[in-house]
Amino acid sequence: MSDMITNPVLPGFHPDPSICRVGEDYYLACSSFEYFPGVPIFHSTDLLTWTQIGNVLDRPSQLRLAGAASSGGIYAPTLRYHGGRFHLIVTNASSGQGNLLVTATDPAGPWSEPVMLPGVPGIDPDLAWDEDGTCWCTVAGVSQIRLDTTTGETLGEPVRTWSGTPGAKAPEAPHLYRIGEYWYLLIAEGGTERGHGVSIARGPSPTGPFEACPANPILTHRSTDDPVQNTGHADLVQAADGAWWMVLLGVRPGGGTPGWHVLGRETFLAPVSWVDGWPVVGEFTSGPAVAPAPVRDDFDDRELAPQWLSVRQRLDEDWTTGERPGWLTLRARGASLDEPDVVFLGRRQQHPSCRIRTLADAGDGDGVGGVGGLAVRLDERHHYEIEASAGQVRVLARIGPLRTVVAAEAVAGGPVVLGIDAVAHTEIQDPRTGPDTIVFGIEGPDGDFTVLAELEGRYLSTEVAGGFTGRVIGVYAASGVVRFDYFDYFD
Ligand code: 6LW
Repeated sequence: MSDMITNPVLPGFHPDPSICRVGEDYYLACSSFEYFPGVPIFHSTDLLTWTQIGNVLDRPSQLRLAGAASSGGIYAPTLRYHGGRFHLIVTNASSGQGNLLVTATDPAGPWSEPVMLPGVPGIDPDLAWDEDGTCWCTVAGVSQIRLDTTTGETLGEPVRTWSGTPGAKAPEAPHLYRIGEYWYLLIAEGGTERGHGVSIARGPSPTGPFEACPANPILTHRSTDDPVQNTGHADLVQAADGAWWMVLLGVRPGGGTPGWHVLGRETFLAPVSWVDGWPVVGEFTSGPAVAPAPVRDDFDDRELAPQWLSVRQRLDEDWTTGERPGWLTLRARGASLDEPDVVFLGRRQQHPSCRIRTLADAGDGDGVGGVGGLAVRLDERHHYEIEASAGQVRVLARIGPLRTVVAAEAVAGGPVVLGIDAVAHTEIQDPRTGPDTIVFGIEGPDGDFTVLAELEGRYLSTEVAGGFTGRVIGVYAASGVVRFDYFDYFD
């Protein structure tokens, strides 16, 4: 099946995948950092097509992101099914929450209130149970501690286990499995950048002693010209038919040199075979790029679909689809896109090229005039936007400390169709060519598109902005009330 995999199976900012199977059903969860709700969770029956069924941390009592910087917050979950319940352990790297554990009988939710784990050190916690029912929690570094999953109490002190290839940096993302006669400890090493890789060791018990696989790293794309780079942070799953698979993160850098990735770290699927008791990762990067499926959100439902993300919090007073039925109403809190508290609702950019349209009403007709529009956000210091206010549309750019108005155009009052096109560069004629161009404009009633500005995409890439996330595209209100009739994402 490997030549049929259309990778990435979860395009866009979906890093640190963790997977488990129950019968014929697979579930997968990812990191979410400063975005609320946290930890998107997906379902599949074929490992190729994934549907988001919810978000694990979807209420403030589970997820505190106050004060979380961009690329802070929620790191690297592990999802497991044990004793009739789904367990998800994860780190909140900000707000003092630390490691926490939630459980559910239905992975679509509701998930429990968090059990706090003050005795679990570090990041990237894993869960594994031995034959006696003892739960072993392994964390980056790599060390291990026994855990009572009901109370959150740890038993004993953390013990260093196997820490990967001597000299390799950042041994992290550990997952411990009982497979056949061995316990296997899978880790990522080399850092989550171009040097990333996956290594494994095995031993007779959950605590080792562990012997490194002679073929380590069992997966890396470092110093290759593979279009998928930074491959690492993996998890293993056995399919119902007995075959083995790995989910992992990778990026697709675009442009010339050194390459810029703009969609964040994405989830890939790779086939795994076993030779002499060691896993061997097969080819997985073939396959055509996935074209964006047309998606319109009409904002007809009271609730927002699970893919919508807010920055750090989603207050009831910030948004409603009830005030003007069929429209999303956003009410600014006085914070602009330059601040971490902006009223913004976005979805991941999942395709190198895509088109976004929204009908925005900045409301000069009904006395609630506002300022807001459509934004591409990497973080609060790196974003471009096209925004409407009474009688005017402007394009703005924020790149690090620089903030500028790129274009301004007078428009008639009333709703206006704002558009953003991301156009990936496929021909690289110059080593300095960036990954894409982002085009901003207004669409007229007959579908004609008036371009107001074209901006370089590299400044909204992870290589420029830093951190762990990817682009999120969405609507925002910077002042007053702004309403949106629909949000289209298509090719
Ligand atoms: C995560 C670490 C990593 O905790 O990046 O790629 C960190 N791997 O394991 C943030 O996603």
